[in-house]
Amino acid sequence: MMQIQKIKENLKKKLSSKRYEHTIGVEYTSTCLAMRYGVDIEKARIAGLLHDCAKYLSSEDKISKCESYGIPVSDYERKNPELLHAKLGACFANEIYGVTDSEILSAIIWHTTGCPDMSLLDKIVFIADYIEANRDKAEDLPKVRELAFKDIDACLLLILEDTIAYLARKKSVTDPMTQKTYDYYKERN
Ligand code: DGI
Ligand code: FE
Ligand code: FE
Ligand code: FE
Repeated sequence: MMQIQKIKENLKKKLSSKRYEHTIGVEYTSTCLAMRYGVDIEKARIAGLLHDCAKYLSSEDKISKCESYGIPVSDYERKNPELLHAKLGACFANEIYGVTDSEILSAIIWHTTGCPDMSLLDKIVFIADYIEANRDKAEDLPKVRELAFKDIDACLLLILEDTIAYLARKKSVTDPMTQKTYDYYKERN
């Protein structure tokens, strides 16, 4: 795998400065949550750093890159190509940054929609993406941040709830995977 310093240099070149700052925020926050929940901090760090590594591509490039990697693109994703940065990010993490660890790749793949029965590392990156210190737009952030370190599943459910409500306000449809994730954790909380 590429060295952390080298990964950072690469990301700094590829991403906007705002996206890069967010990336460092997710690196730090994932690491803190990993400490809290007894997860491998190195894995949390790498997953946090690389989660948005494909975000800089245009929508058209996201779709065509997925096609060239053989990643299936659903109708929903074709209408909302932004979502593809998660799956593409895992491909880039593997091909460009040399990450082979399946737990890290999984956390990158599911960081936007979540998925039912997530691993602790998946949950950590999903949550860190939402709460890192540069984030300020979402509602309930102080409560979500507090919950992240107290009750990870309650935190996850609150983020999913807020995301679905936000999408409804924007009149966007919720991706079937986001809905499935919500239903799964709603039943179990
Ligand atoms: O890449 P980031 O901006 O750091 O964060 P992200 O990958 O979690 O993406 C956040 C955006 O994705 C946010 O605007 C909400 C949106 N999102 C999450 N679930 C869905 C969704 N957008 C659509 N269209 N459908 C979803 O189910
Ligand atoms: Fe993202
Ligand atoms: Fe997210
Ligand atoms: Fe992100």
